[in-house]
Amino acid sequence: GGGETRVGVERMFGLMDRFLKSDPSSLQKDILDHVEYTVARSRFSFDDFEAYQALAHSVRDRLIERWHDTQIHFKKKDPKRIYFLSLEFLMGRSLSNSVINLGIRDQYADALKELGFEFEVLAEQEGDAALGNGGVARLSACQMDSLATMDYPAWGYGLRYQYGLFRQVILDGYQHEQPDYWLNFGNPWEIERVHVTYPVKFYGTVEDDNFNGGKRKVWLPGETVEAVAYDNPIPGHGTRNTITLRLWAAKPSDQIDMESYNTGDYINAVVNRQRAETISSVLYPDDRSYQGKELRLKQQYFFVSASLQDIIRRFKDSHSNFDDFPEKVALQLNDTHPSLAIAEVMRVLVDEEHLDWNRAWDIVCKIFSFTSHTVLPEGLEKVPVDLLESLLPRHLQIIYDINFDYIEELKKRIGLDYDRLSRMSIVEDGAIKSIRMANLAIVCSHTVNGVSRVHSELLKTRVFKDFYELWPHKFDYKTNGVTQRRWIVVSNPSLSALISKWLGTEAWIRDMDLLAGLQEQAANADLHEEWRMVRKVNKMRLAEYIEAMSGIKVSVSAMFDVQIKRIHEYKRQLLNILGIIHRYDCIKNMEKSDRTKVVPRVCIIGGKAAPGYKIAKKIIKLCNAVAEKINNDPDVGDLLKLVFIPDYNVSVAELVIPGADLSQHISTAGHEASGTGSMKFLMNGCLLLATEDGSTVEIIEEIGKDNMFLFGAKMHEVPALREKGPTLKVPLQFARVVRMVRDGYFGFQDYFESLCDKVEGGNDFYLLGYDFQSYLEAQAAADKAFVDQDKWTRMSILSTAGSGRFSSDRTIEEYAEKTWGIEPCRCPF
Ligand code: GFP
Ligand code: GFP
Repeated sequence: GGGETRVGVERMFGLMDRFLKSDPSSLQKDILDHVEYTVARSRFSFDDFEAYQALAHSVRDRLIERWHDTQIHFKKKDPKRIYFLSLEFLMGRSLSNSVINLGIRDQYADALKELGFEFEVLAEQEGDAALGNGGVARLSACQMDSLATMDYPAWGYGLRYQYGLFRQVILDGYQHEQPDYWLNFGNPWEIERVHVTYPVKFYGTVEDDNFNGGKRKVWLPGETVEAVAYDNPIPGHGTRNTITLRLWAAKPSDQIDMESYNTGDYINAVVNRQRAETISSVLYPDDRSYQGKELRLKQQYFFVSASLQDIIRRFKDSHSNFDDFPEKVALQLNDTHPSLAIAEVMRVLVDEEHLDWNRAWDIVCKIFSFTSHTVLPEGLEKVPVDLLESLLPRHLQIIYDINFDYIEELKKRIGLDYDRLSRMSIVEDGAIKSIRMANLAIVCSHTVNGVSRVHSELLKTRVFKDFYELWPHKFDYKTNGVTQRRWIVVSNPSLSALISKWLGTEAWIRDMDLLAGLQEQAANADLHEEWRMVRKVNKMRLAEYIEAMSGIKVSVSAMFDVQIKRIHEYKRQLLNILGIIHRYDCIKNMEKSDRTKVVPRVCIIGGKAAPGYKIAKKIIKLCNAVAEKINNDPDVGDLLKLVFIPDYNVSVAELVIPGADLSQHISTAGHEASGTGSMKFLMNGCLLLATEDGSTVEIIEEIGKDNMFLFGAKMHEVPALREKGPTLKVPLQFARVVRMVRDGYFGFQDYFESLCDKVEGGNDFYLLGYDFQSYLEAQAAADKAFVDQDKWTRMSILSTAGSGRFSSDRTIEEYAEKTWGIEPCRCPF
């Protein structure tokens, strides 16, 4: 840029001693300086929150230093870059993760101690960045950590929502949603880049380019909004590499608005401009059935357009034409949400960069890859043509043109099979003519990935069958993984220390396959003792949280049985609750003398229901109504407790997962694309009670059926079972527990009626009734195993030992090698 002075890169790296120091007294000085100059409090008087802010800024300085060096290094080497486009990133907290990845956690803890603060206490001051709903969004966050750790030249691009996912408040057992204005107290983990801005255009008309004719057009937009970059540095572990998560915020454009200028309506002009900011103001809660909302489409295009302007600008900084574009740029579409990027690249190349249409199309076909995260057809987006036409008229034309060429090609391949042609078309004719975003993504991507092996099979044989038959080579899968940095090292420090001690190395933090080394020690009595001690401490931590939050006292000798995830019928929290009712009913009807044989349980359920998803909200209410009854029944006491943890989020998960003995992943087979929560529990030594769905099938291969509690209909059996409708046999116990709910045993009889109707009388789409018997048997097997503490501990160790494959490092390496064609680019020093 103009007027910039650039110190030579070589000279910069020569000045090693410019790096900030990390000995305790340097850290203390930094923290106190930030108290005084950044937080603007007196260094003689500041509270925990202010100390956290100063601490965060001190860490941020160190992040920025590495981040700059990494970006300069990438610029110098000009490797092929991966751009990860995602509408959601669920980052959670950043402090602990950052200091651990930078390798300076202990130094900070020591420095703080002398100042009279506890690192853990300050870490609790941080709020969650909840810019996402569930699995898809947290996966993006895990993958960013792996991309940084493995030195890949990667950028994440997304939206900086002012309101993250709603806060869940439980009142009288019902879910209420409260806005999460997470930026209230500032966000030290982002850097506002006031000079990195791009105009994003909407509405307007399209005209022919008179000089050039053909396919090149001129778009005269009706509205322009400014995208401002906010950079979130993402540090790798054991490397200096620190990559960029660039999130865009919408700001009014400073172009002169002639209309209001002329009418002199100043106040209205201001209000109109402010409206621009609403584009990035709220995250849409996921209700899994896509609605054609204009604002949502605006969000998608806004982030896609700004990101591509940035990506193309960066490419052009060091390339004079587009010949090398596919060798330098890989674009990953995380789910269908960023699919407009395809039309946008065509538009920029053809209309603005003046490439020939065929040349541009050739480039597009080489740069995009697409990952689907769902098997539910209602999860596939369809954008009404009317909406697209008014908001993005040029993009609609481009999509039509792509579709025309593609359908002509298709006719040559498959003949005039009009049913199939219409199924495969990007444009859906019907009551509401729409664009099928998944079809657009599949047609224009070189690879279509699933998120587990069975998910990929379902994509090939059901969801995208027609496409698979046409282009079998495009279809592949990369089984999901999660980062062990956050999910063991940050959230379970005592287990982390124990693993390092027994393996004699910390190398597993970057190479999780090494956990397999624990297998040979799985029967070692000393390890057993230490393992149980770690687990007990984590359970105590969780028990304290439960008591503080709900007033319920739970016994740590009970089995902690956890199900935490978004509330959805297919994930079957209702099956869990009905199982708990059955357990309660059994205890109540038992001879007093038999009660000594009951294995005490603390059942823990947490998760948010999409605000518009009525049945899911009833499931939450039922859970709380059942909990009310059981927890206040002195007759049952410690034998059974049920706790609903409100406002489930990343930091709650970090607390709950290490304290769980048993966790449930009980979706109806064929519905969970992968599942990633299961992996977090597994690596923390929690046993799984699960159906053979999604990635669980691959978990079984790693740790063996004997080390888990499996149940339920198999995926291939499900369609035939559904066909049976009301004639499908369900066990008597199932009818009995549903009857209890229907009869008002837990109150709110009328309110729960429609919930009960959903699982009876041939309406039981998710097969709760059919699976109930085998579910209870799996639960009984878990009870039996828990009594034999040696056996349980052994299974627990083998769970951790067998979890190596489920690191996101493995997933990312597969993507890098097989899909993106990128290589590590490690920053020196
Ligand atoms: C360049 C520089 C970085 C700088 C960014 C943002 O990176 O040092 O931080 O611009 O101003 F190399 P690119 O965005 O061009 O990759
Ligand atoms: C979705 C799928 C999960 C999958 C994740 C990540 O998560 O099976 O593990 O994406 O690929 F449903 P949710 O957003 O539905 O939780």
